[in-house]
Amino acid sequence: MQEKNVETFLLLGPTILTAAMLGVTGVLFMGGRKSKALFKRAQRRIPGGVNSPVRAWKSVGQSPLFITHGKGARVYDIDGKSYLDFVCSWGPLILGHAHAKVVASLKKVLGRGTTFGAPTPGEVELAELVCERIVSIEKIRLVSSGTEAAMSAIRLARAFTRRNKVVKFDGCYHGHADGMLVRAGSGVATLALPDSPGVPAPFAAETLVAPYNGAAEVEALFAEFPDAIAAVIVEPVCGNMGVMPPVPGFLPALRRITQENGALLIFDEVITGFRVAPGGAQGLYGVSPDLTCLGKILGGGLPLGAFGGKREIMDLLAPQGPVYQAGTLSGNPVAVAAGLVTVKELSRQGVYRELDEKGGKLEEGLERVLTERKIAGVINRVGSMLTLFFGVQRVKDAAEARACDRARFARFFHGMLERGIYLPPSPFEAAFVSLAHTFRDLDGTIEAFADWARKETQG
Ligand code: HOZ
Repeated sequence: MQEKNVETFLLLGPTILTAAMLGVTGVLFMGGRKSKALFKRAQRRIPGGVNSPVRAWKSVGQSPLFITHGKGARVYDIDGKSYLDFVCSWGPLILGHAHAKVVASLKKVLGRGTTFGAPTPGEVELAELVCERIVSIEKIRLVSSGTEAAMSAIRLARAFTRRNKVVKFDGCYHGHADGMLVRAGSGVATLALPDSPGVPAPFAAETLVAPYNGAAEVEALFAEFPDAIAAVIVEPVCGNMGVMPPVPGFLPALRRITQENGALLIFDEVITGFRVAPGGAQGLYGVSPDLTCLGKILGGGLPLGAFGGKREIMDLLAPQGPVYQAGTLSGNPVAVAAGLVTVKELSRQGVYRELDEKGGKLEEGLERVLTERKIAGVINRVGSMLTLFFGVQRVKDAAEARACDRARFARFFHGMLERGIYLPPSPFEAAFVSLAHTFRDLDGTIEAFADWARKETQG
């Protein structure tokens, strides 16, 4: 083999093998020439060629598109193709790409400097706004990512309760801090890793795992480890194993069990915060946690996270209390400006009804095609976040999600991409509808799905 061919094989070999393992045969949508070349170049200097694993498209057996820009509901790749975008940067872009008000606000603040490492007026305004919207949050600390938010909320819960163990749910993802990489969803599920090497066993041993929607299993863990569990952390709507809504009674049961056992309840609303309702999933389901983690929409497309909750817990944080947490770019004024515009924009009357109608239209359309074409599958949806699981009738926990038909998902992903629809490149992620998606866009998406499904069932 010539040197160039060897190199190509080394770079694309894993993709081809994954494709074969997934049963993705026939013509794959291989992306454009420039994306492929850039991915090759990226792999030389960036592990796996990406800065976050799921972006490598490993579970759909492909190499990713390189995106140059976005506007409204569309993204544009380096080869000049445009796609209707249902990834929306994995959730933050609820207003769509390059929203005029966000861009205008950013232009204004950028001229004044990008970071000061000092308090700024905007962060106070954002803190007040979040506390107003999400009533369980009495005090809030801004950080730079959802990972930091969850990691810090857990540290705080441990300090407050003086206990070490934390209960999480199989398939829920709370960022990549050591103790949370146990039966995690998102990219970890994509790579089929039960947990990550590099996490010391004693750290992982402090994490107890229950099935999502399994309140009885949580109760059993509290019986097995009395006075040892600091907190239960949960995505109130799971979005990192595909969308899994809480079954009725699950969240209230978690509230009761934690209260009865002197533990804290932490809602990881990094995805659901400002996505499913103005007050997050806790507002939608009427369950009030002790601590909440936020991110994604909060930063309006810039890196921003937060954790907040009851005053008496939050006041343990340094400098008021002894629990240490800090960050050079925490509460970054540029990210705060984007977040402020976004959260304010979401206060407009009827916004969540519109998001729900759009999500509902997409769900109905996809379901109609599934029925017409006799394709087995189920769509889980809460408002504007949804996942289509192929080959299963119901998905209420990670085990049921893992049983889905991944090979068909991969074909679906490529089929839709060929038709100009950009979906999350994994069966274990949520697709997001934004306010920038029009009903016409959704009609087009359903038509594309019908066309793919026709070809898929005709063999
Ligand atoms: N953890 C994110 C999805 N749930 C992935 C973020 C990214 O790869 O950009």
